[in-house]
Amino acid sequence: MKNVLLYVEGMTCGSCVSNIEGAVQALGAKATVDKAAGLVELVYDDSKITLDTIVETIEKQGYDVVK
Ligand SMILES: [Cu+2]
Repeated sequence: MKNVLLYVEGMTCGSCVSNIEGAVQALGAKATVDKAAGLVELVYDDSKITLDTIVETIEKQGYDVVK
């Protein structure tokens, strides 16, 4: 399992949190959002999913992942 912290911009409310957590969960990974800090903690199996896929999914929800 991989554990990655991402800085994500644009998370302002509770539905942002559930959008991101839900979208990442749908991929089979786990996201825990700390919106005050602008952080998303990811836990995922890197033999099944790539970080790029997760980042893309978060960006498709309308948020900016800081690279
Ligand atoms: Cu929101």
